[in-house]
This record gives sequence, C-alpha cells and structure tokens, in this order.
Amino acid sequence: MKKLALVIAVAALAAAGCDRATDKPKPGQAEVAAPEAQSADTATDTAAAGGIAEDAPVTGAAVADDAKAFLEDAQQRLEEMSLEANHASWLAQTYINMDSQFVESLASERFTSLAVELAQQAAKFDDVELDPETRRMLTMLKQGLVFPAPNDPELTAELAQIGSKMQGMYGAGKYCPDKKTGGAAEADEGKCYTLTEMGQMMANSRDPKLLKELWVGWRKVAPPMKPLYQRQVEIGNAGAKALGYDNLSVMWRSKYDMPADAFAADMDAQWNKVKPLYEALHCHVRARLNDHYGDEVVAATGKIPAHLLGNMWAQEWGNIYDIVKDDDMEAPYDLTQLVVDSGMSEKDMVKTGEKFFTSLGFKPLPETFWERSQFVQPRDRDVVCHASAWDLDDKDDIRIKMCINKTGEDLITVHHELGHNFYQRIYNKQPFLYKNGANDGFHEAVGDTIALSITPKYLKQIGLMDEIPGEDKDLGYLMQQALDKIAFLPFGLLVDKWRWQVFNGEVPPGDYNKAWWKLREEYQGIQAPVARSEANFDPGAKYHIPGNTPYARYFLARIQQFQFHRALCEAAGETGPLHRCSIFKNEAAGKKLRDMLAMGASKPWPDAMEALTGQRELDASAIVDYFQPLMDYLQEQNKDRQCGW
Ligand code: X8Z
Ligand code: ZN
Repeated sequence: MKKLALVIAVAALAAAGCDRATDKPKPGQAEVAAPEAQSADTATDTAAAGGIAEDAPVTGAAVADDAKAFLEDAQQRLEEMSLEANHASWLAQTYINMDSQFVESLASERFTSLAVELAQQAAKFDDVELDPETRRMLTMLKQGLVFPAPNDPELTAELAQIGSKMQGMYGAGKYCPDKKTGGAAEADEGKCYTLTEMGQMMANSRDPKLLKELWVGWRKVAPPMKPLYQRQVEIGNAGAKALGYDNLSVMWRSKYDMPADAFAADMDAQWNKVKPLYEALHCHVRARLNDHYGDEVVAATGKIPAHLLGNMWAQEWGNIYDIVKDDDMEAPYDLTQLVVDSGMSEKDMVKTGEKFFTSLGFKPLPETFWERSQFVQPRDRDVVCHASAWDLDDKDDIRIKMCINKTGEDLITVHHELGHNFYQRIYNKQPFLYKNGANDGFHEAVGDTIALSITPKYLKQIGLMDEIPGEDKDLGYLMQQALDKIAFLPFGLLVDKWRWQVFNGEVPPGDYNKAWWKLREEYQGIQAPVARSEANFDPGAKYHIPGNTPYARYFLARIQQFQFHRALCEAAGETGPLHRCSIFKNEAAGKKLRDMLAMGASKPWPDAMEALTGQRELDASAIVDYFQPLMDYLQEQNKDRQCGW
C-alpha cells in the first residue's frame, strides 16, 4: 500500500508503498554522525519551540524530557504536513496530468524538507542516554524517508519533481505498435495498449510472437526514465549521507531492528532455504514449456525466456498453470472462473474481501472507503493502475486504488490491499511514528495471509463452490499456489539487490541494465527474449523502481505469511494440512491477528512476530512444509531431467 506521494521523501509518513505509510520511520541500526553536545537548558528551549539549536550541546538529565517534547512536536508537524502530501499524491495518481504533478511535487517537497529537518534534529540526541521508547521514536524519525534530500531547497525540489515525473511516466505509459513495421498486436490498427491490457494478454495469450512483442513494447516506457533515476539516486545518496549513513543502501537496510548487513545476510539465508523448491519448480516448468512450445521457443536446458511465464516481469507464474499441470492434475477450482460465474462486480470483489476481515472481528470499512476508492480503470484519463492501499489522514480515510479485472489474481490482490487498510486502521490509536507495520514485510503479509485461507472449504462457505473437492485435487492446488508464491521468491530478492548495488556505487549508471539482467539470470534462471543493452532501462519498467517503493518487503512477506498462516491455523484449532486450512470466521485466530496488528510499529518486529507465532525470527520452514507434498512430486518428475541453468 502506499501512503502517497511522499514516496520520495518520507514515505515514512504518509500512506502506505503500496502503502507509503508503511514507510514511516522505523528503528534500526543508527549509523548517524556523532551528535554535537547540547546543554539541557538549551535543548529544552529549542525543543519546545519545535527545533534544536544548531551546535547546541545535548547532555544532562533533562535531555530526556527535551527529546520527548521534541518528538511530540515533530509528530504533530509531520501529521499535519502528511495530510496535504497524501491528498496531493492521491490526486496525482488518479488524474495524471501536469497540474496534479506540479501540486504533488510541491507538497512532497514541503514534506521532505520538514522530515529532513526533523531527522537531522533527531540525530542530535544520538549520544544521549534515553529510555528505549524515546530512542526508538528518534531512530524512526531519522529513518523515515525513503529518498531523503540533503538540506538544500533546490535539491529537495528537484528530488520531488523527479519522483512525480517518473511516477507519471510509468502510470501513463502505453505500448503503441508501430504500424509501419507491423507486429502481432497490429490487428487493432492505431490502438495503444495500457499496462493493464497487456497484463491480461501476457496472462492469456500462448502466441510467443505476440508475447515477445508486448514484452519489448512495454519496456519502451523506461529509457527516458534513466537519467531521472540516475539523478534521483545521486540526490538521495547525498540525503542519506547528510543523515549519517554511508549511502541509501545502508539506510534502506537499516530499518529492520538489526544492523544493515545482518539484514541482508538474513535475506540470503532465507533464500537458501527455499532455493531447492524454486529450482525444482523451475526445472519442471521449463520442461513443460519445452513440451508446449518446442525447442525453437524454449530449450530443454538453460534459462527460460522471460516472456512465456504469464506475467510481464515473470515474477509470478500462476497464469500458465494450464501449461504446467499434468493431464490428470486437476485443480480444485479455477478462481477466475468462479469470479466470472458468480456474476460479481468489481465492488462485490472488494465486499467479499471485507467480509473475510469482518468475520475475524475487524470493524467494517468506513463509508468513505466506498465513496473515495478507485476500483476500476477510468475510461477518460490516465491513472497509476498499480494496486495500492492508502491511509490519507491516519484516522479513517482509508482507500484502495486499483484497476480491477474480474480475475482470481485480482481477487487475491484485493485481499492484499485490504490487508494494508485493516492494518492501518487498527493501529491508528498509536502515536504517529508508530502508525506503521512492525516492519514493511508485515504490512505486505497481512492480506496475503488472509488470502492463503481462500481454500475450497472457504469458497464453499461463501457459496462460490458447491462441494469441497477430494484430496486428489490437492496437488493441483499446491501447484497453482507454488507458481505464484515460490516463483516469486528470487524476484522478490533481486529487485533490491540491484538497488542496493546501484545505491552503493557498485553498479555505475553505465551498467544499470547489465547488472539487472545478471541478477535476473542468476537468481531466476530466466533470460531476456531479445538482446538488451544500456540503451534499455528494464528496471524502470517495473512499478517499484520509478515509484520508489522498496522491494525486500515482498520477499519478507512471502516467508512471513506462511508463518502467520501456520500460527493462525493452530490458534483456530485446525489440525489438517496447512493448504486446506481456512481461518474464516474463527474468533481465536481473529483475536490473535488483531492484537498483533494493533501493536503497529510500537515494538521491534520480533516482538510482534512472537505475539502471533511464538517465534522471534523469520522461519522459512513454514513455507517449505506447506509445499512439501508438491516438492515430493517435483522431485519425482525431475528425476531424469537435468535441472539448473
Ligand atoms: O506491489 C505489490 C502490491 C501492492 S503493495 C500490489 N506487490 C508486488 C508487485 O506487484 O510487484 C504485491 C506482490 C509483489
Ligand atoms: Zn502491498
């Protein structure tokens, strides 16, 4: 979810990246410049006035009170300022034009400069002994911005303008087939395709020529972004330095209640645990694609061409289930078919999601949610269609922004977005700086956790299915799930691996695209279907790069959601296999979830994890166990194949 336009600056403070509010400042390793000394008296006066005097020494017993007064004032100012920025951002994303971008970037600029000013003031308390609560809030204040600007009005304005511009370029991006050279998509002469339309075509077409054309066509949106992105990184790095971080990479990785390098190492450790599952799935999918398309299109060994996996970025492969399944591997249901057959509208899809949450004891969504959300793509203007959830006022003005298609995939995404909104709503009694997820992975995991309960049993309960299919259908169900959940993992990992290398200078602008494809090939075992060069900027064709939404959160969420699901099913007293468990209407599970979510960011994330699961760490065993029956099947299928790439 995104909170808003502040993406750039403080996303911390506003709505959520697909919840920008998610980026409110959070604690983490403080690699901040040593503070200057400041006397207690001076600190008191200046803090009460809403600022810390330049060069004033911070020492003495009264400093704790000063810090508290400073925090109180800072939170109030940020809350006020974020309101303006959030509304401007909503406008810019739902009416993309030059005026809305102008207004958004001004609001974002004001917000960033306030947040930077406050972050720098917070750093002055670095060497002072304070109670853990005050320390946590100060750290969050310092770490709140996604792209901090240095303390320079011109650079702050430039950064804000770049952010609005790139977001607009992505949102308004279209592929217009070249009529002269012709193409598979040429049938509709003169038509330009939106990303939403192309996404549907990538999901459903099995024509490799058309798929390749769309894959290449969409990526034409990105090269003009490259100089903007490069400049954004320069300014953001200067901003991170001014806050005492070596660079933005360190700052981004410092938001997880552990040192930056320990966080990166934990991500790698989790990846290593799920990698065998990914490799087995990759091997099987490649073999099936080879059967379907033949050697000319997909070789039986090596990397898989990226345009054949049912998704514009090859990040989730559920749309090619029909190619991957065995003849006798019937899935228990086709969710798209169920949605279509039920005759439900886009709004009904959201109502269905809401009902799941209210069945767990969450308050129904406010009337304004229904009045102000965007569910369908408007016909008359450009909007940013990438799904997001918003919290505009940190109280009750929550909304989602989607361009819903009546598909199973979008029904799941509705649950994902509502997870952000219900989280935002339930922690809205916390102080401003704690109105956030325990970490950003938690925010991304809530709705997905609920969606893991969209099992046949649940679908029967809500009248979408007549009978619960027998266990013989379980393997098909697990395959469908794995094509989305397991296939995503390396992509979830590599997007920020790329950004971390760009931010720390390991990858210079002249190597942006080469480094991107190196990671795509190494981790996902896929390859571009046509030659790429530095004239391309393929990372820019993925929303979260121009949209400045950190991505490690989605990798974390994929691991965490299975831990959450396992714990909630246990609370619900479910004893069967996890893939058959649904917590719909379960009071005990609902209470456990609500209690954890209500903590917001008030405690380090291991505390929140423990409250729900009894564990204090990420534990990939939940996802590995969930898919064990499928893993057994894949190993059997792959036994005479040469796997790997
Ligand atoms: O961006 C999203 C959500 C909004 S937070 C729709 N997701 C990532 C993506 O689409 O790339 C959810 C899964 C990963
Ligand atoms: Zn999300």
